[in-house]
Amino acid sequence: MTQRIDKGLIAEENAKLEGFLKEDYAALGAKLARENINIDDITAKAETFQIAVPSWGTGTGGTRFARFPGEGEPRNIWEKLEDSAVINDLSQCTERVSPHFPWDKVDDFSELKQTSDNLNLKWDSINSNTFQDQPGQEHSFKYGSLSNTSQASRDLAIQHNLDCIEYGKALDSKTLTVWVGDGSNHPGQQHFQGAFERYLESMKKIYAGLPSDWELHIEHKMFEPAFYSTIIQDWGSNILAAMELGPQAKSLVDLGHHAPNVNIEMIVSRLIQFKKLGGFHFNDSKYGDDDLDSGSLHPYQQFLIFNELVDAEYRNQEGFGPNYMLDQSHNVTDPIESLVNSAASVQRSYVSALIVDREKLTGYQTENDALMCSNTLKHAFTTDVSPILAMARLRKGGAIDPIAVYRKSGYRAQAGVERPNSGGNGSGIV
Ligand code: PSV
Ligand code: MN
Repeated sequence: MTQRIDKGLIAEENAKLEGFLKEDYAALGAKLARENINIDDITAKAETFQIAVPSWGTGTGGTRFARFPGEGEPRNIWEKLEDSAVINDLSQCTERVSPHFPWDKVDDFSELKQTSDNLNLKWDSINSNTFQDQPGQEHSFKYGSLSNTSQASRDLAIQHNLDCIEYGKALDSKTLTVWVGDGSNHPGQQHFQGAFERYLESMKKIYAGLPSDWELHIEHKMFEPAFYSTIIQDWGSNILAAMELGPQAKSLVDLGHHAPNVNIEMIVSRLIQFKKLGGFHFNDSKYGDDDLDSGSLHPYQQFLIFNELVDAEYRNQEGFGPNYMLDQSHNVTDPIESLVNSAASVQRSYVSALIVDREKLTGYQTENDALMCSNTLKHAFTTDVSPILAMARLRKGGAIDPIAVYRKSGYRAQAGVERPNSGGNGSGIV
């Protein structure tokens, strides 16, 4: 097994930076104290922040055109777990891994659970895959899965989701996330209502198999692989389906699954209000479902989403407790580095939202002082909370500068030696 990041190396590198960090932390602490914010309270909250890593994100991603495999990329779920453990060693905020089946299917799930326990990792939401056919599959998903006009294909898709619940039970997961590629490519190809009825009928059978302490998360997506219509194309169809199914069904928001410029933070607010916010797939995009690194292009949008989330947290909004997860495709970077960076980027949005002066904001909103409302949010957003993030990592045994420690560790080069012939170079979505 590839050697993980040595704790001694983390300590050694932290020792070089700790003095400077303490200075920066004290300076930020003094600034926040003037605003009646205790920095240690914020750091304690930052320490509780967790975001799951997608198992598929540890491999190099690709496009419809090509995939350029990275050095020593993981070849199976066991190696994906090793890389996930490295990400958590460094960041200390990614103790959960979200698997995708059948990509991560194993013969012995108790062995997989034992391995994750040994690595101090837990399992997040189970993702089912009915957007491609598996070798030898009897009934195709070419024309859809849960909404297919063929009962046999629908039954197969339902059964796969029920199987996923069983795998999840063995891994002590509590959530099933269902995203389907069902839809149409030509106007008139599909009867919209008929297809949605078939989808709901199938989902009801999956919902019936859900243990009482589980949630079923529905992920909407505007386009791709179907380019004219998609069965759960937006949060409207999503919440309708979730309401139709029952209280354990909630909506999942993948940031890349909306039209450009859509006000995602308002969608988040609506879902919170109606107890239907299940979770997130964080990523960033310029054009569509680009799956770029979280916060790399629109950090303010990510902050505004967290402004809604923290607002709900402070109001103790009933039924609130979404799952946070990354869902990115790393085509040109080392996936471990991108995932470490992205987890910290989302954590930064959370911390920045924590320091918004909510009392002042409410006052300005009541007075309709639009400029000061905006300035109140901008003030929190432009305050550099980096020392809080670094201190949270240090206090939990992570790295002050995770990327530098990772590069110094030589982990990737060693993985390259231990994992020869990783992946082909065909095209690939993930
Ligand atoms: C679909 O684009 C998606 O966002 C879903 O979450 C899938 O499970 C994942 O990407 C697969 O790459
Ligand atoms: Mn997603």
